[in-house]
Formats: sequence, C-alpha cells, structure tokens
Amino acid sequence: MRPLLVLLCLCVLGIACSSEAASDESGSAESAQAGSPQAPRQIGRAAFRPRALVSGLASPTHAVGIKGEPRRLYIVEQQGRIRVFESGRMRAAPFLDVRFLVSAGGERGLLSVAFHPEYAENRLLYVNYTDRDGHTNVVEYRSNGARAIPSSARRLLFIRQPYSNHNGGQLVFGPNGRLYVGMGDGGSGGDPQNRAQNMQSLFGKLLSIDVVTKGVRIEGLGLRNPWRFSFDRSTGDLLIGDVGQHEVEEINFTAKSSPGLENYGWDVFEGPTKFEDKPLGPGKLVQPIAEYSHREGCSVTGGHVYRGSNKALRGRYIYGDFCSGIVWSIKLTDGKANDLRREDFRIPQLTSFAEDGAGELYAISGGGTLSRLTP
Ligand SMILES: [Ca+2]
Ligand SMILES: [Ca+2]
Repeated sequence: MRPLLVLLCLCVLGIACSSEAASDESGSAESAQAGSPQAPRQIGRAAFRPRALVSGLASPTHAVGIKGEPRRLYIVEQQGRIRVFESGRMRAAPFLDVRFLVSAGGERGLLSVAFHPEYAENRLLYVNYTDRDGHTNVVEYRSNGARAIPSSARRLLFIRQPYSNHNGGQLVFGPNGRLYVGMGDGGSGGDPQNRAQNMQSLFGKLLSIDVVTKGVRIEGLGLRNPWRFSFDRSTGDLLIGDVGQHEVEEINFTAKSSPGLENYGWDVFEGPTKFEDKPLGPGKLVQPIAEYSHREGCSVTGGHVYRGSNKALRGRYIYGDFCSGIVWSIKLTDGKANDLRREDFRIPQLTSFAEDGAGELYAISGGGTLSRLTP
C-alpha cells in the first residue's frame, strides 16, 4: 500500500490527524498539490446531517429533481418503477412502470432517469435499464406532465452485456446538451477482454448521445464501472466515481473546458496503482483527485457538488461508499481536492446521492430510505 493511502486510512480511523491540522485548508491544498496522486490527506469536521424523508421504497437506485419543479423528486426503483415524491408525500400512481421490461437484482435493473434540459417544454425523459436478457437499453419517453406515456418509448442505445455486472447505469445531460451514459467494462473481473482501453468497444467508456440523431460519441475511456457521475450545475465540470477492483475506489475530475479525450486509466491502472502491464490506449491519462482503499469500503458511489442555499458548503463535492456507508466530502479548487471531511453518519447500501431543483442534496439507501442531507 502506498504511503499516501496509509496516511489516509489512519486519518479516517482517527489516528495521526489532529482536528487542528484538519481545519487548515491551505495546508491540505498544498499537500494535495505536492503529492502524486492528488489525494486529500486530512480529515475535517462533518458538513451534512441526514434527515429521513421517505422510507419503504423498493430498492431505490436513483432520484432527481428538476429546476422548474422545486417541491418534487423523481425516485427510481430498481425493479422498474419511477415514483414521485411531492410536497412531503409519495404520489400513489407511479410516474413510469416498466417492470415487465426489466431484469432486476445485483447491478441490474432500472438504474437511472434523466430529464431533458428543456423538459418543461418538450416533456422528454430518458431511462437506463437492463432488459429481460440483461442487456443495456437507453430509452426516451415523453410525459403528459403527470406520467410517462408508455407508447412514446424510443430506444436510443442498445448494448449487449457479456456479464451480469458492471452495467454502468447513469444518465445525465452534459452542459453541451448531449445525454451522457456511463458504461462499465462489460463485467467479470479485471476486464478480461480488455475492453476499457479499446476504442473499438463501447464498454469501459463515458459515452454521449445526441438525442435527436441517436449519434453516439466516446467522451472518455478507461473506466471500470462509472456507476454514478455528475456535472457541477454551476461550473459544468464533470465528476466521476469509478468503482475499483480489489484495492482502490476513486473520484475523477474533468474540467468543462477540457478539449478531451480523457483516459481514466483502467485496466492499466486501478486508482493510481499499476494494474496490468501493457500500453495505455489513446487520450490524456487522468489520475483520480480522491481515492480510498478497501479498508474503508468496496464500491464508490459518486455524488454531487453542493450548490444549495448554505454558502459555506457551496463547492464541496460529496461522495460515499455503497458497502461501508461512509460519506465524505471534499472542497474543489481548480480541479484539486482538499479539506477532506468524513461525515459522522453512514448510509447503509448507499446507491446514490440526488440533487433537487434548488441544488439541495439527498442520499439514497437501497434498503428503502431517501434522506435529505441538511448542511
Ligand atoms: Ca484486463
Ligand atoms: Ca482510474
């Protein structure tokens, strides 16, 4: 294990890091820049507090809010439903029910929903699910305002999955108006067919789709399973949580201004560590801005940059681990991570974070609970 990781682990366990040192933001920024990779090394105070808002959900995987709908959250259930939480209660009828189309369980199911940036006018939304044969489908629906219209389904992307795991699953519109799709490396372990570095394959990639023409583009390569990623709603910068193999979980940063193409390293690297001895594929190698070892978890859940009403916390990126339920946040400055904080709560089976129309944040437990994260 690298010395940086050892220090990080000791810090998390409360050893070798005084709270005084942790609150020294300039010091941590300096050390983050001096170190390679640029991992945060100090643990500061907790920043958020969870308040359970909804319970009794069936294996929720994802949720989103829409800017013009401040009192509403769309919550995705793995078996194939999208449900609406509105003004403090769940609507009885689902917004979308595609359970008959979906295979659910493990890393399969209805995995995310994204609403078109002009949803208020065109009523278009997009879902990502594994079908009855386990293959990835990205499908457009139109809603009537209250419910998605089943007959409006229009498939934008179909990818035959070779294994049951690493299906990616995230959909989100980028600042360029394209629909971004996270694709895992196909599955199994160690990327056995070496797809993530192969530009002839759509596996192990960050893809984007022109939703009008259905044209697909590779935006990034070298990903193992980018289960959750997001764009900072204020800057347009991209943050990706990429799930590791046996040792390291990682967060990657790409500025909106980047001309591309990013190569996030897998399966030549796992985190900053060499994984397979072979040449890298094309693109600019991007090393993680934050990482943690499997002593603290086993599967990273990428989150969001906070842009809500609490000024002191704006610009912090929150993320966590599905297995341990640990939640951290980092301050982002010029694409560097510093002032790492570990929250004093855990979210068991942390499947997703969510952001509402006003930029406030939520955490979702696959056990069935959605909690608001109050600064
Ligand atoms: Ca391999
Ligand atoms: Ca990587």
